[in-house]
Amino acid sequence: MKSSAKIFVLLSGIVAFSLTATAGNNPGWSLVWSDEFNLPDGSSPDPTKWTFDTGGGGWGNNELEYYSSRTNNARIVGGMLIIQANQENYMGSSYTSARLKTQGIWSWQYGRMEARIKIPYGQGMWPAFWMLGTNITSVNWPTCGEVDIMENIGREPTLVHGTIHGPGYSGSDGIGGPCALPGSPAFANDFHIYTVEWTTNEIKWSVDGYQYFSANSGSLPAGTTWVYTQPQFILLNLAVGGSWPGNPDGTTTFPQQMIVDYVRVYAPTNLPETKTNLLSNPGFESANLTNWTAYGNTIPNALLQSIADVDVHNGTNVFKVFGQFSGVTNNSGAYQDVPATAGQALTASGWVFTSSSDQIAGANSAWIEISFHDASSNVLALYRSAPVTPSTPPGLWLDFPVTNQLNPTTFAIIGSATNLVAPAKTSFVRCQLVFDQPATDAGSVYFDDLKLTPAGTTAIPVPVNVARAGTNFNLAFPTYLNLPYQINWKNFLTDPSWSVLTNLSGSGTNQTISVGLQASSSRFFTISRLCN
Ligand SMILES: [Ca+2]
Ligand SMILES: [Ca+2]
Repeated sequence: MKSSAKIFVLLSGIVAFSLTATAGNNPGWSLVWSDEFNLPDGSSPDPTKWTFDTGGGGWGNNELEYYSSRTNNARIVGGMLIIQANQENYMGSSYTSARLKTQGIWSWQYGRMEARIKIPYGQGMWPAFWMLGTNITSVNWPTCGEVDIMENIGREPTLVHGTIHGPGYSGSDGIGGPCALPGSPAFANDFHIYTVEWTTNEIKWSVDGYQYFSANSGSLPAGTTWVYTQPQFILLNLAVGGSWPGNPDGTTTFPQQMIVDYVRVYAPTNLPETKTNLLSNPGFESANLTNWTAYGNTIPNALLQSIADVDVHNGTNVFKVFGQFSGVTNNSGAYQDVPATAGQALTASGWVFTSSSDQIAGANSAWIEISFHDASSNVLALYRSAPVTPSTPPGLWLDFPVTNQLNPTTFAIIGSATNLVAPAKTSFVRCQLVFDQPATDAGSVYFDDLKLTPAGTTAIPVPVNVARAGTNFNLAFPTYLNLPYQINWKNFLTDPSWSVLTNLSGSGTNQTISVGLQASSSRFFTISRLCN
C-alpha cells in the first residue's frame, strides 16, 4: 500500500438500551451481528469477527490443552466452524484445541445471543459458548461478569449448564441451572440452539427455545452486585480436562469436534425511552411517596394507592389525589425539586387518569406543573400541562405533555413550548402534581410515570469494526432497525467541532460506511446512535 494516510478511529462504548418495567412481554428481536461461518472450506475463522486466546498452562482450571490459532484446531468446513481438540504433543502440552473470542472487535450490552452447536463427547471434554465483560482488562475476573450461555462436561452427556459468575458468586458458587432434553439423549447426538436473552436486569437461558433458567439481582447472594450492565464479548472454546470435567481417560477418543453452525446477536426491535429521567421515584414504586413532598389534604385524601385498589399505569402504585372539601378554594398534590442551571432545556410529561367511578367533577381540575426557581425559591418561569377536567375521558391513562407557558403571577397562558428552558438565576426545577378544588366538587385524579428529561438529541456511541479496503477503509457497525445514526469526523482532536459525514437509518443488521483514505492528514471519526 502506497498511501501514507494515518487512520485513527475514536470510538468507545456500545449501543445500550433499556427495557421498561413492563417488558415481560417478549419484544421483537432484530439481528445486529452474526457469523454464519460461510468462508471457504479450510479457512481460518473470519479475523474481522474473531481473535484467538492462545497458550497452555491450565487457564486457571488445570486444563490440559494448548490453545492454538492453527487450522488444525479451528477452521471452516461446510458452513460450520470446527473447533477441534487433538491428542498431540505441542508446545509442552499433550492436547491442542482452540479458544475464539470477539474481544477487542465486537461487544454488546444486552441482547439475545444465540448459537447452533453440536458439542463433542467423552470424558474430559469441556465445550463452552460464553461471554465476559469487556472491562476484564481493568477490573479483572470475576468483577467483569461472566455469562456462560452453554457449558457441558463430558461425564454429564445429558446435561448442559447456564451460569453467571460475578464478584462474590464465582467458580463453584456461580448462579446457574442445568438443562436436560426430553428423554435425556446426549447433547452431542445433534445440533441444538443455545440462547440467552440478556436485558437490563435479567438473563434467561434456553435450549431449542425452551427456557430452563433465569437470574436477576434477586438471585444473587446478599450484598453482592449484579454486574451485567457493561458490554460483554463472546467466546467459543473446547477445553480438554480440568478441575471440573476431570481429565480424559481410556474411554475418550480423539479428535473431538465442537461444530458451530452460527453465532447470532439480536437486539430488541423497538427500543424504549433511553434518556435519563431526572425525577426520582417517578412512578411511585418506592414506599411512602419517597422523594415526593405531599401537601394539602395529604391524609387521607392524597394517597399512594396500590394496584389492589385502583388502576395503575405502570408497576404497582400510583399517586391519587382529590380535594379537601373545605368549602373554599384549596389545592392538594405533591412535588419534588431537582437542581437545574440557567439555559438547561428540559421536556416534561406524565400519565393521568380519572376513574369512571370517581370522575373528576364540577369546577375541579388537575395538572402537571414545571416551575423554575431561583435560590430563594422565587418562581422564574412556569409551565403546565393541559388540565384534567370533567371533559377528560374517564377510564383511560393519558400522556399529558407539559407545554403551556404561564405568567407566574397572573397564571395566564402566554405561550407554548416543548423545550422548557431554565431562565437566568435558576437554582432548581420543581415538578408538581396539582389538584385544584374551588368548592366541594367530587372526583379524583391519578398520576403515574412522570418524566423530566434533558431536551434535544443524545448521541450514544456504537461499537465499530475498522478494516482497510484498498484506498478506502470500512467502518462497520451493528444497527437497530429504523433508528437514526450519525457519522462525524474531524482532522484533529483539538478542532472545536465535529463535521457530519453522513446520517443513515439502521437496517437492523451490520452496516458499513466506506471512507476514502486521506492523502496526508489524520482524521478521526465517531459513530453514534441518535435519540430524542
Ligand atoms: Ca453456518
Ligand atoms: Ca406506578
